[in-house]
Amino acid sequence: MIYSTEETFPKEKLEKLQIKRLKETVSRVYNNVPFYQKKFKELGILPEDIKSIEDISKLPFTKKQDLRDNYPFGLFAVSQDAVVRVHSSSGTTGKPTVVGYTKSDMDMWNEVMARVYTMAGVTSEDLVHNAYGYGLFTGGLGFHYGAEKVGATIVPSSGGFTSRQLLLMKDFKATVLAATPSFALHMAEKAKSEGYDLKKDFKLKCGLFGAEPTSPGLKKEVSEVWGIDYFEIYGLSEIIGPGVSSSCTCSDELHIFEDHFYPEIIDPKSGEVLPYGQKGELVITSLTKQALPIIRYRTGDITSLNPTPCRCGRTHIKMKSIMGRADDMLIVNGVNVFPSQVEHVLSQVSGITLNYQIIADKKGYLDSLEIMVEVNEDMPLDNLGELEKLQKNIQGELLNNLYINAKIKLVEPRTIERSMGKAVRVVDKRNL
Ligand code: DLL
Repeated sequence: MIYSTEETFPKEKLEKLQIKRLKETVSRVYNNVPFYQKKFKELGILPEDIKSIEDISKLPFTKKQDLRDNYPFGLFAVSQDAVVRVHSSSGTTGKPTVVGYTKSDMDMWNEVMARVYTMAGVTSEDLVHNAYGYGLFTGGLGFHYGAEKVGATIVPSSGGFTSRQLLLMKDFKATVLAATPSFALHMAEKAKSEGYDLKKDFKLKCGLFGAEPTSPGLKKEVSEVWGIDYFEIYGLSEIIGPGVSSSCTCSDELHIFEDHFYPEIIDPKSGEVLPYGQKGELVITSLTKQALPIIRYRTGDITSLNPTPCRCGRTHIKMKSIMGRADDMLIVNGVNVFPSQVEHVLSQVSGITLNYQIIADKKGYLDSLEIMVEVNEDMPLDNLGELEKLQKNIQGELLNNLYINAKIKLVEPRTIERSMGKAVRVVDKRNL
């Protein structure tokens, strides 16, 4: 089943809709967002200059930093009385990335999420166990309202409390699991250790997975251990949340909901637009958003686009699973972590230096994060009580400011390896 007719629009009809919506979006940002008006003026362009879809390449890029610089609501194109929801991602002290939604944005988000569920064959007969985190993260609520829209029963379980989640999943006879892939594997491991028979005790038929980069091997493992079909969902809060694209039953590639999100692939270094099939950074322009319309947003995610028609009947372009990042962002159990943010937090703590290393690894199926930090010369390493206090302090600051749970390892000055004089800031041992 296909949820919306727009998903099957012939190319020409889709392009007409896209250009109409692009023109509206460009006028909206020019007239309502001083940041964009200034950028357009600097480039010498007016909204009237956008006549065809190709003209999009004349428009300026938007970066995550632009959202931070305009914190909290500076890029909103509507006044606050029209905003019905905000979400936010982690950030340095006081500077997270904030996104907002009007009523019509919520309708659009719920609609694209309903498309996602329908793509996976989920109907009103299903019971969805939603283990994405509820709160400022868009995962929980995004999956929640989409499920309600297709009439499925949603269990708003959120993250953590694995044993209780397993019990509910079994007793409620959940047929769909929505979770990060790493949490799904962690659940499987826990279920086995508690004596469940994964295929007999649970009634799952499919899972909706996303929010973090996942290797083909890990996807296969999730699918096999639970005995379910694996559907992949991609999205980011700046564009909407989950629901920018999603895989169908015919392919592992993800259909981008092009009537709402216009994709381009660029060379991350030069900014030049690359042809279909070539790997580069995904850039997305929102076509219908009201509260936070966004022009040529640099997602930082590396992928390529495939325009060939899909057997499922959807005409929307497909993207490959994310292959990596154009920047140094790490995703740890679904939480985005920028080394620069960790550094900022460390810089606020006394007793340590800024010689540190972030080590991402796997503990069972979950990601683990260790931060090794060199202490100050005058820090007595034999005073265990003092060191423990310092460790707890750093741990608390990272949790409060960035929502990350890291183990802190304090080491003597000059312990951390330097490579060609440069500090090695990130060691990712997860082997993706
Ligand atoms: O992670 C939204 C989401 C929630 C998507 C639940 C899917 C499921 P953010 O917290 O803003 O939003 O993080 C966005 O996560 O730029 C990617 O780097 C990464 N990401 C999201 N989905 C995938 C995926 C949500 N399927 C950032 N594969 C994005 C790889 C993904 N990376």
